Amino acid sequence: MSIKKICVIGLGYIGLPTASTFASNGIDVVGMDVNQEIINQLKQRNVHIFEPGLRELVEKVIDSGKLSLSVEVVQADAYIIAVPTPFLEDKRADMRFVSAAAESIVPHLKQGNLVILESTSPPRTTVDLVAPILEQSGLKAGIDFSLAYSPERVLPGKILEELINNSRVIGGIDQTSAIAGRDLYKVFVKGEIILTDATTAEMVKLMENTSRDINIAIANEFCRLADKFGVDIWEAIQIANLHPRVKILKPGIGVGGHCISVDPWFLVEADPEDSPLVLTARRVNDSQPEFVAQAITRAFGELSGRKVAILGLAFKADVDDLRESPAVELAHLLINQGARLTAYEPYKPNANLPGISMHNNLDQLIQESELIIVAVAHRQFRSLNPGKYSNLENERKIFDAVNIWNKSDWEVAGFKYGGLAKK
Ligand code: SAJ
Repeated sequence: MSIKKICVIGLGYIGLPTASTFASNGIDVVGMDVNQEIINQLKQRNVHIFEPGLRELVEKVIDSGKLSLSVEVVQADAYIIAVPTPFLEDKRADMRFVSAAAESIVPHLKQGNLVILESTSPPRTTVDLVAPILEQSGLKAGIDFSLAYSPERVLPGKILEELINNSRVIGGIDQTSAIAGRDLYKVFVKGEIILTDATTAEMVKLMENTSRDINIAIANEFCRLADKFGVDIWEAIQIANLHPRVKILKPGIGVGGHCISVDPWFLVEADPEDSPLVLTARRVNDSQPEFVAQAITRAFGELSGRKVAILGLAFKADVDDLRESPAVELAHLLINQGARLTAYEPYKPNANLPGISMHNNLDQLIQESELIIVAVAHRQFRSLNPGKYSNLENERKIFDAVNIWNKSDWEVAGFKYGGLAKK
C-alpha cells in the first residue's frame, strides 16, 4: 500500500515533530489538534513548543504546503495518534484522549488504511481499547485495515535528530499491520526498524522508561545515604562508574516530565502485585524534592521570610517543558516553608504557575536574593560567572542542587556555598 497522505492527531511534543518530519520527506500531512489556539498559532508560524530546529522545520513544511493544519480529522491513507496519556489523581492512565482520537478516525476509516498509536499506553491498549473503537466503522482490524503500536523514543532536546536516527519498534496487531507500519516509517527512519506484536511494543516502551526511573531512583537513594555519611555523592559516583559494569545515573531534585515520571504507573496500575520495585522507585523519585528542600534548610537554616531565588523550573536542562517538574515542586515546598521565593526560567520567562512569582532578569534576581538555588542545569546557568556578583554587599548564599557550579569559584566571589550531598 502506498501512503500519500497522513493525518497526525495531536500536535504536541511528539505529534508536531513527527508530522513535520513526514512532511519534509515528501508526504502530504494534515496536522490535527483539537486546540483551536494551537492551530491558529501554527498557521501564523508560531510554534508553541521549544525544541531545537523545530520552528524552522515547521515553517518550511507549512510554506511548502506539505503540512496543513486542521482542528478536525480528515480523510487520509494513514492516521497517527500522538495524543497525551496523562494520569488521573489516583495515578491510573487517563485514556480519554486516545479514545477520543480513535473515535474521531471512525467516520473516515476506509479499507486498506493504516492506524498507528504512538501515545505511551498501558499494556494491551491497542488490542483492547483502540481496535474495538475503530471497528465501530464496520471494518475489521487486521483484515480491512492495519493497526499498529509504535512508541516514540525520542529525547526532549534532541527530538528531531532522534526521530530519524533511533531504532524504532513497530508492533502490529498482525504481521501485515507491522509491515504496513514499517513501510510508513521507513520514509524517514534511518535507525533499525524492529517488528513485533502490539502488546510487546507497548511493554517495551514502558520497560524502557521504567528502567530509567529505577536507575535514577537508586542514584537518588545513594545521594541520601551519602548525605547522611558525609560522603560527596558526585565523587563517589564518578569513582564507582570506573567499574566496567557499573553506570550509576545522576542524582538530582527528582524525576519530571511527561514520560518517565508517568509511564511506570501504567505498569503498577496494570499489575500492582508484581511491580513492587517499580512502585518504590516512583516513591523515591517523587519524594526527592522534599529531600532537597530539607537539605537546603540543613545547609542554611529556616527559610521563613527570606528572599530566595530558584533558577530553573523546567523538568530538565535546556527544555521548556514544566510538566511534572520537580523544580516546580521544590519551589512550592520552599514557599510553604515561608520563603519569599522568585523563580527564573529562561525557556518560559513568563510561566504562569499558581503561587510562584517570576523574574525575567537573572542578574537582577541574583542581586536581589539572599539565597540562590540552582535547580536545573540549563546552559545559561552552567556558564554563569560568579565573579560578576562579587561586589554584592550582604552575605549571599547559593545552593547547587544539580552539581554544575564550582564551589571555590563561588566562595571566592563571596558566596556561602551549599550543594546536594556535596563536600
Ligand atoms: N534525570 C535525573 N538523573 C539522570 C537522568 C535524568 O535525575 O541521570 C531526570 C531529569 O532531570 C528529568 C527526568 O529524569 O527530570 C527525565 O529525564 P530524561 O532525560 O531521563 O528523560 P525524558 O523524560 O526527557 O525522555 C525519556 C527518554 N527515555 C529514556 O531515556 C529511556 C526518551 O528516550 C523517551 O522517548 C521519553 O522519555 C518519552 O517520551 O517517553
